[in-house]
Parts: sequence; structure tokens; C-alpha cells
Amino acid sequence: CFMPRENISIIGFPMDLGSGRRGVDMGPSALRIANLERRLRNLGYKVEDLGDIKIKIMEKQRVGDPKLRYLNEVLKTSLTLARTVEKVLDKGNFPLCIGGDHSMAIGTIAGIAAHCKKNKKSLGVIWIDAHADMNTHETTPSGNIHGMPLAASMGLGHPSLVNFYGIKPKLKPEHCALIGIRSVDIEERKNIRKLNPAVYTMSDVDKLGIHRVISRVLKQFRQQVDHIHVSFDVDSVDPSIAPGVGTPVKGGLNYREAHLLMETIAECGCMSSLEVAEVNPILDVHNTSAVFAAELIASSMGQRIL
Ligand code: NNH
Ligand code: MN
Ligand code: MN
Ligand code: MN
Repeated sequence: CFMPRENISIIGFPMDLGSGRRGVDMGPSALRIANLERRLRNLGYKVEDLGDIKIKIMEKQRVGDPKLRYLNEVLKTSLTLARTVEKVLDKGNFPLCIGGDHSMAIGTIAGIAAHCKKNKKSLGVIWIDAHADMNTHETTPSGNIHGMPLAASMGLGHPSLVNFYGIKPKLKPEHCALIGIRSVDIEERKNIRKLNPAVYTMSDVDKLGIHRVISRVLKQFRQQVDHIHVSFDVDSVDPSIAPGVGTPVKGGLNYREAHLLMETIAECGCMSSLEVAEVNPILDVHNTSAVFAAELIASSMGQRIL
């Protein structure tokens, strides 16, 4: 279980090849400019910033298969990310991965799964997102790989993604919960039904309240898994307060819902890794979305009101 005095290793993944819109490759810079490191130090953590993983710019890449855009570079860079995350966990640090589009989860979850396998730990993932990211190359309407990482981690999708890092599946659907969902593609629904993870849509959040939703998930995961990974897509938050995201969708988490969600995760004390994806400075207003994301990271790591 995660101890509040654990050392944090920040890993930047400036990727936008998995997204249809440019700009999320600047997310790691925006989060650093939002004083991410200082916010965490203020909470009492020791923090090391491992810098950014090298990713070739889009102009130097070939799109390749239109149903798996930029697959080769996504795989190559995800391998470096997976190895880095695995190493950070092996030395007992807490990996905080900052993106970058959400295709980064392919590498993050692979590295975590490898660490868990070695140490005979079971893995649970809390996926906070407006989207389910459960497309495959066969169901994707866009060809963008950032719409596929969750399905791939659970064993559904193109073999190069599913078999990535030699662990398949990396995550069991019964150890996966999605929260904040409000935009699912028609064909993607079939994948969700097939794998059947727990899905809390925004409609569920409206009806139950975010505290009940996250408490239910945490209670279940605390009993069933040894490593809880939180994958936070900033587009889960409403675009009125976080406009600077890759794919804004109306009707998201409001300011307090987002913080309460993260505060409740911190109270549980059982998060073992975190990634934050899809901050897009091109669409942002004076870096407010990145600042908000940095505040939410702090909330999830123990920042309290009192
Ligand atoms: N579902 C769409 C697709 O697969 C959009 C995915 N976009 C995201 N996911 N930002 O979180 O192309
Ligand atoms: Mn996503
Ligand atoms: Mn999303
Ligand atoms: Mn189990």
C-alpha cells in the first residue's frame, strides 16, 4: 500500500501521435510550468523529475495504417515508457506519468503489469475519462490510438498492442473501473459489453454522487488488488473549467466533484501509481487547465483543505 512519504518520480511523455488533434505533446511542459513539482514537495514528498521520453515529432513520422495511426512510433516510445515505469516501481518509487495523449497508458500499464507480475501482485485500474478508450483497430471511427489503450490492456485489439511488453492481458476487466464516461462510439459499446468492466457514466455520477462512486470502487479494489493505478484523462472534467484538453465533451465533472474524487483517493491511501493525460495547451486559456490538473494531482496525493 502507498505510504504518503514515498518518493515520487515524474516521467514526461510528450506524445500527440495517438490523438487526432495537435498540442497534447506540450502537456508535460504545461504541467511543469504549473509548478507540479513544487506542489508535491510542499506536501512533504521527495520528488525527482526524470524528464521527457524522446518522441519524434509528427512531421518526421509516417501515418501508416489509417486504423492505427503512427503505430510504429507509439510502440517504440511506449516501450521506453514501460521500462522506465517498471524501473521506478522496482526501486520503490511512485511513478507519476504526465502526458501526452492517452495512448501513454499502453506503456504505463505495461510497466506496472510487469512489476506486479514479478512481485505476484494483482493490478487494478481506475480509468477517469469522458471516453472509454475501448476501441480497437476494427471499431475505431478515427484511427487514433488514444481511443484504444484500455481495451488493449484487457486483451482486446491489435496483436501489437495486446501482446505489447510480453504480458497479455495486463489487466482483468473485473479489476477495472471507468468513471466520468459520457462519450462512447457505437461500435466501441460492443467491446465494453464483451469485456464488461465496471462503468460509472456521468449519469451515474449525477444520480449517486461522485463520493459514493469512488468509495464503492476503492472499497472493492482494496479487497481485491494489491496495486491501484489511477489513469486520469483531464477531459473527464467539464470543459467550462478545463478547456485545454485534446477532446472536450460537455457535461463533465465540476470543480468540486473532480477535487473530491481525488481527495477520496488520497484518503484511501492505496494509490500506487498515477498518470495524467490529454492536457492541450493550444486550446487552453493562460494554462488554467494545466494548473487545475496540477491541483488535482496534489489533491490525489494528500493536499487537504484543512
Ligand atoms: N472515442 C474516440 C476515438 O476513439 C475519441 C477518443 N478520445 C479521447 N479519449 N480523448 O479519451 O477516436
Ligand atoms: Mn482517454
Ligand atoms: Mn478522453
Ligand atoms: Mn480478483
